[in-house]
Amino acid sequence: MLEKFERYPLTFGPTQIEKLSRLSEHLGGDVELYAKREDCNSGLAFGGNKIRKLEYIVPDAIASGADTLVTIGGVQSNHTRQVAAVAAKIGMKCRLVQETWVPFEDAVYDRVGNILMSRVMGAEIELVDEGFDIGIRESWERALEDVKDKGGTPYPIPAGASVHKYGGLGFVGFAEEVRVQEAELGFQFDYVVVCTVTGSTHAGMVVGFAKDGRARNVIGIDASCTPEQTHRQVLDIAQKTAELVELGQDVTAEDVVLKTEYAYPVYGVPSEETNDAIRLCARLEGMMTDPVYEGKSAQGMIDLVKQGFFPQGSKVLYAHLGGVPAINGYSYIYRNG
Ligand code: 5PA
Repeated sequence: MLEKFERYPLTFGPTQIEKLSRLSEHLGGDVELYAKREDCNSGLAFGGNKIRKLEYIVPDAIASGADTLVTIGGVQSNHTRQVAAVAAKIGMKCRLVQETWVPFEDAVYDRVGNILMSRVMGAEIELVDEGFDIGIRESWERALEDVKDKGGTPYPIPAGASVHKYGGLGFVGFAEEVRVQEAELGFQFDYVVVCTVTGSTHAGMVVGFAKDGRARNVIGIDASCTPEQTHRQVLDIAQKTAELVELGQDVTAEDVVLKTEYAYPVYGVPSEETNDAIRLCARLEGMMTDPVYEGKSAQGMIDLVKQGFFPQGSKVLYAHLGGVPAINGYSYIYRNG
């Protein structure tokens, strides 16, 4: 589906699929859980889901003649850290707008984890006191103008690289990669579980798995806590991406399955149940997840297994999208483990 698109390699190659045997057993053994380790996909500053997306965006950035990648996220954004790493790798400058998306006040929240790495990698960072919103932000548009005013040539990358025209392609590629791995494994996954916020990860998967009739087997776990907006954005990206890759079939609202009951209390703040899921995955599998994204999707997957949502014998693929560096910003919560 992606042959006609240029790809700039930034990942190690196909990501590993690992069986989560102890977690599956712990949850009763009726469902087999696996993880596809997008968190280990690249040597670029710990990698993660944005690297896969950026492989299809970087050729356009280079062709545009830009010298500065400009993007936006929260203070502990994984996306901005990955853009900073990619900018360093391809020899561009990086301008990051980091807004106060998360009402969380750990003493070193703005000094550790993702933002620390972005600073070390040389990104120019502007902290802006605005709340969470996955839409296009004025602060980001101002930053683009500012780069121009100072004689630079900016390349705009929206939040999560999602509403970029090529933002959905990387995770169409994820689905194609899973199909090849399924042929090697000798079985198909019945469900894919994915954390959803700005939407292009989920949207790309919907398009990629629609090809063999599995769009609705992609179970999005909302971590935005603004689920209507997120659902709308996933659908919009999926429809545009379907057209771009010439999928040859319509993507409808029902194809975007989004579970909305795990994002509480608010974006970026973990509930007790999120923390339980983080500890369970860590203690049974040595698999670290973060309190903003993957901890919530792990919580959702675990709860759905407990509820019997997945029929007995199902094989479920958890897309581990990265994000662990942010846990450093939440050190008080985990001071005793
Ligand atoms: C992010 C996003 P989408 O934004 O493509 O829906 O992906 C959700 C997601 N898991 C899931 C991890 C570890 C993520 O980092 N992160 C954003 C960021 O700024 O880091 C875009 C919000």
